[in-house]
Amino acid sequence: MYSKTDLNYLSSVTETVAASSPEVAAIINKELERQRDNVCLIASENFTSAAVMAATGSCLTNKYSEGMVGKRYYSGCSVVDEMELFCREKWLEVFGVSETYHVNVQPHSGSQANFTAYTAFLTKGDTVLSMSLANGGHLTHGSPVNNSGKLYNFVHYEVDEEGFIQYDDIAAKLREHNPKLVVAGASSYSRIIDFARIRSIIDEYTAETGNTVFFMADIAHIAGLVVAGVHPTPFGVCDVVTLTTHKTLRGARGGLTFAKKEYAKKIDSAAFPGTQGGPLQHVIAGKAVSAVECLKPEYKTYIENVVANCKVMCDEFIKMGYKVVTGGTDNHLFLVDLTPNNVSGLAVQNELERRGIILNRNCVPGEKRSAYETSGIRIGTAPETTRGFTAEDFVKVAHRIDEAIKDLMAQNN
Ligand code: DSN
Repeated sequence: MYSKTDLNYLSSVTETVAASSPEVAAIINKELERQRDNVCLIASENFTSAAVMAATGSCLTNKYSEGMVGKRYYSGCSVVDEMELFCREKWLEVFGVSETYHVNVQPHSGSQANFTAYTAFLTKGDTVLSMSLANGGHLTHGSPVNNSGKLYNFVHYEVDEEGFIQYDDIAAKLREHNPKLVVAGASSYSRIIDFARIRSIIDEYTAETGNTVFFMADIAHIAGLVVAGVHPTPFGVCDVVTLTTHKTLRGARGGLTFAKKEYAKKIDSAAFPGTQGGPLQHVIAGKAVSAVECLKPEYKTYIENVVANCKVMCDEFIKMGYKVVTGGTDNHLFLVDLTPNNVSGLAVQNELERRGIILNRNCVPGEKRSAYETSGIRIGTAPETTRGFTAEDFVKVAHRIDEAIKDLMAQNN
């Protein structure tokens, strides 16, 4: 998993920590072993380079820098200004949008990035059209238990019985609800999201009604695929694009908010003072290293392998007779609907953890069980592709998962 230099770095970290707290060092070591000894199929996780971890653990953690580059509320910010500016420039370069978009690199997470966008474009009570959590959207896309759902009037477009986005429903719901913002993006959707098609649906509606609708893409999951050109880009068609840097982008844990240049000020003041205080400059350093890594040609190869491995593993489940939501995958993840197997996602997740395979349970379209129990599992290939798994390795793991499910089914009978 890690090179010798990386391992030296990781052990120096625990030695340093142990000098202050042997207890914390021991827990970190335990987690390192857990990561080493288990297969990780969590679609939203990855293994960052030691360089990203080192930058994130650097002395930049000591600096307060509320405000934006060149306009801080503390002195001594010239060096972090340089870092934040470098980070911004690199991320714009990664997506090839230096001329057309602005990026704010301060959001602490994807959720925070989404709230910067909402704060910039909405006022309390405004209507937003998005994909529901149950259908594959994210908690911050208007779930009633999240502040997004409490502050704004979220309405949702549907997926069909197989789980595909119903673009016609977006057109219909625009006319029914007149939202101020449309959100495209998901946490557990295995198919291409046609941003250009949604753009033309919105444009048609705007031409018809004269209503202004902002368009936001949350590409937290598929950002790496967009960078590698294996998923259509939302840049150019969306007003605002949010993402996390730690999933397929394989970087430091955090969020980014991109917006068309004309909205730069709106986004910046939505991040600070709108939704956050001091930015985490050590994480911004980690994000900057991640951007530099994404610009390397081997990153594109990595993402192509992630997608190829995902297709192979998904096909293996189909061959074994499993019901895969939408009948396949176009990206780094797929969902297995366990309804026909009469076992819950929770039971399978727990049984697999006992067997050293880490993944998470997930709701499926038309879910009958609770969101805690669920009828599905979500499988992603990004983390283990980083660790060098081949298509054959993923096929072997698919069979291990099948054995676990069969054992659970036998216990139920
Ligand atoms: N919780 C993340 C995921 O697993 O998809 C999204 O934030």
